[in-house]
Amino acid sequence: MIRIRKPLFLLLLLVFSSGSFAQSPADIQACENLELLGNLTITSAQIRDNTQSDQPYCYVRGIISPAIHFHAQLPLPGNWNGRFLQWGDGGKDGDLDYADHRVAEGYAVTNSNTGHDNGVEPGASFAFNNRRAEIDFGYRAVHLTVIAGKLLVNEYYDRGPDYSYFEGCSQGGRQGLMEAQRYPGDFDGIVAGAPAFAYQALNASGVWNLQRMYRNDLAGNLAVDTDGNGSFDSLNLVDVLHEQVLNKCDAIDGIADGVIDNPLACNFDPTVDLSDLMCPTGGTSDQCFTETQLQTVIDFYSGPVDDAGRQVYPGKALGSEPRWTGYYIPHEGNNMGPSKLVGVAGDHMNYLFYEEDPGVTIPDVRDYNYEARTDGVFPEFHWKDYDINDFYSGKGDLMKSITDAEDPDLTQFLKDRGGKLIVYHGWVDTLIVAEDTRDYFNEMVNATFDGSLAQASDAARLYLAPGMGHCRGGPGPDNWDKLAPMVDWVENGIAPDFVIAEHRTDGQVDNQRPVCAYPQQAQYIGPANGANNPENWIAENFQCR
Ligand SMILES: [Ca+2]
Ligand SMILES: [Ca+2]
Ligand SMILES: [Ca+2]
Ligand SMILES: [Ca+2]
Repeated sequence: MIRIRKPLFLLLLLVFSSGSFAQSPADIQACENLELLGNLTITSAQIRDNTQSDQPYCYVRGIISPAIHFHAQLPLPGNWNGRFLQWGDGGKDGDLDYADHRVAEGYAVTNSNTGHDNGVEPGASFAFNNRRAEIDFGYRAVHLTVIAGKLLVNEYYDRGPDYSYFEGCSQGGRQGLMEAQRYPGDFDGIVAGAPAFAYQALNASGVWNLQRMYRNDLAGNLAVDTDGNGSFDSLNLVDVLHEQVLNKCDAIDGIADGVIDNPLACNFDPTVDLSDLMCPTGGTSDQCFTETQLQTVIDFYSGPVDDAGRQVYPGKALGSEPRWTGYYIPHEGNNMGPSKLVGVAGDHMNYLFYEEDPGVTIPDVRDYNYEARTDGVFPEFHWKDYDINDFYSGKGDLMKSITDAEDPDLTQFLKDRGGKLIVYHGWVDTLIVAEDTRDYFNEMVNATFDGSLAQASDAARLYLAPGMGHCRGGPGPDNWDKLAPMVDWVENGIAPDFVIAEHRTDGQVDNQRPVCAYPQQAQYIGPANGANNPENWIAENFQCR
């Protein structure tokens, strides 16, 4: 009997929509009726405008016990493309993220605050002595939001979604891999960009990197105080280093374009390749490296290793040097507060690494010489006191089991369910290192497909984007629709052997080429001797090989 509602509903839509697709009274009622839904706590449901379209949509908010707040952006029934999309989060999250552009395309979209409110508990502080919040953040909130979202879709459109997708980058990339590993039934396709899947290792590495930069009262800092007034005013050494790296590595891929297609193919050795640029003993300037600064460079490329020689995380990729500036280097321009410190890593070890939280953050994480107060009800813990030997000590194992998505066996998702996985990662990402993602992908192929990349390619693809930064940006082509190739693959069987990526300067495309599914790379096949001419940097002039 319910089916009778459909033609009646369409009739109402035609009568009341007066030529446009604006909402009808029936649309408004259907949306508001979601507030009455049983088995789910809905706090509001109303029609709302979309910033990316002239089509309003049904906006729903709800709560999942005890502290997960979520929302759903549901296109009006006439605009729905039949697909469900869980939109990934970023950083430590703690708020509701909108995907208006995907709603404009017809997707029914959900997102949550992952179980905490960053307005009340900023950074990682939500995890202070709070296992519940850690588990919600680790994996529970996304899964339950998906269940709630599908329930809402089913109620609002009178049927379930034809296809379900996940799209996210960074924290969202971690969530995508976590879903593939823990909840293989949730999605038909998962797009995981720059995944923070080795969540504890990459944060341990971030703190360790900062410790290198700040050591010996900032002697290792790559920013230089040129006039001795106590302010680190020059970043010239980063430019000098980058130039040396490009001189050695850029043209190995056949094109001198400032982008190193495969950083692992270059054997830049700071000790050798910077030997002509070392300062005379005792001298410092922004034209030469001191021994301590050279050691910082070496450490950044080699990554953290504990006293037993165990690698915690890979080092930074060759070519990524300009991006160290914002994340890791304290200087005048960032008020001595690099974003890795004042952002995601400065309080990570206080609240999210140890099974037992060691202490609250110090008053100002930029204060390197501050000695943490160890007495009182709430003792402090300083990030400079984090010991990289704690990484494999077992003290972080419980949190690793909650936050890390490192299980390489995706049999349930990729084989049993027939799901598809796309992973992408920019080579000059210094927040999360692409090499680690490549290693995971290879482990996944081994554990799930007996090491056969050919078999794996029916279900999973990895794109390592040359010159792309963290999720976007950088000197290389970084811009493409991350979701469309997945939809084409799942619904039309068109496997994405490559994506066409573009780089823009002031809105103009000045570099375009395919980013190829690993392990292939884009090779120039354009006009002879024209590889270094930017006019030839268009997709047609490249082939994946
Ligand atoms: Ca969120
Ligand atoms: Ca100065
Ligand atoms: Ca190049
Ligand atoms: Ca904690």
